[in-house]
Amino acid sequence: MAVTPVAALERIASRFQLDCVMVAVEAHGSGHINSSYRVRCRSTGAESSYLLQRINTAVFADPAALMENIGRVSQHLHAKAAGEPDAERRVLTPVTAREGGLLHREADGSCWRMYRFIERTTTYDRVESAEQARTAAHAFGRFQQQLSDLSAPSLHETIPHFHDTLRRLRAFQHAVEADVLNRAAGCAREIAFLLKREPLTGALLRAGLPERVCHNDTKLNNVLFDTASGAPLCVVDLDTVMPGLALYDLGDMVRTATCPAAEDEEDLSLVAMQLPLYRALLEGYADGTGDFLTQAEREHLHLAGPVITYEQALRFLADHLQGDVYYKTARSGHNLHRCRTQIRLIESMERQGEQMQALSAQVFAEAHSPEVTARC
Ligand code: GN1
Ligand code: MG
Repeated sequence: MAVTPVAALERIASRFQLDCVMVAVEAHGSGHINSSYRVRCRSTGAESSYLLQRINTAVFADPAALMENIGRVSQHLHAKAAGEPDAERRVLTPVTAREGGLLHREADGSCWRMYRFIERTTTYDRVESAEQARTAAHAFGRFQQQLSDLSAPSLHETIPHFHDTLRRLRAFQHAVEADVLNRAAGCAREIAFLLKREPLTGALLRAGLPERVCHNDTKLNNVLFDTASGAPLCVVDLDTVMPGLALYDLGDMVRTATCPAAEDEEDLSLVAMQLPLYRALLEGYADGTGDFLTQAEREHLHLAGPVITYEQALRFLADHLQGDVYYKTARSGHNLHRCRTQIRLIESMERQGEQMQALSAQVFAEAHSPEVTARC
């Protein structure tokens, strides 16, 4: 997406129903897909902000359907948070456009939305402690649980087949065959590694797991932590909230919150799945979901991390081969580096597969034993 000049951003921000005077607009956040800006405002001496986002319409083909989902989901979550301390900061609040609705379309076709900015929060691109893994997983687990009674109709599929790992593999194979930029020779080892793991594509898809309303993008940095208390406050990035498998969400948490290295770390010696973080994450997830997961889901917990990390590796390498057309990149080879990190993480999970399976069973058995349930 082309860079939008500040004057245009200010004009676009004014197309939403702001309740204060705009004083500055600045770039915000580290998402790979949309472009985000903080709009600083002042009204009678007090400062407040909004978050303006340009929706990437190459990724989200139907932004109106996307915003309809977000309107329904945020309303549902606000109703659940009502009465909790700091309720307004616990759920994203979309702002209505002047022409009505939650979406503003510019004459050039670009699509924009706005949220109230949630002040005094921190996000983490890398996990720093077991407590962070535990509390983030609790927040995402609770998010799934709170959306389990969202009324019909089902949410729109904002990106069809988003976590269909087999389709992701087929798309990757096409990218390898087409090799439009002659990059395949430079990553032959990575290609071979991924092709060899085709069996992972069926591990969750063929397990007969129930469809649920899921977040589908549960990276650690999609949780806002309250800066003062350090506790998770709000789950953000609602673009892919739609039907899916609960374990896709667990898988992306394992991918991003059990390894302290960044997603694009080039020093692969730093990349490893750490069992103490995995344990903490499972404990938080078990607690957040309560008694909501079925026996079949509990039996497949240990596969969530490897499957989603594999899927992500396929996606990064496919984008590298296609010329970096999907994810934003900051350096040459960025998607290849991201893929290598995922591969190293898969190797680490494969080495610790038995321990992951045993821990998953143990943590969920402990969380739901009659003794623990009685204490709750
Ligand atoms: C994208 O929007 P962002 O940066 O939170 C992507 C996710 C990937 C992630 C990898 C809509 O998430 O699926 O897991 O990058 N979102 C979309 O970092 O494709
Ligand atoms: Mg996203």
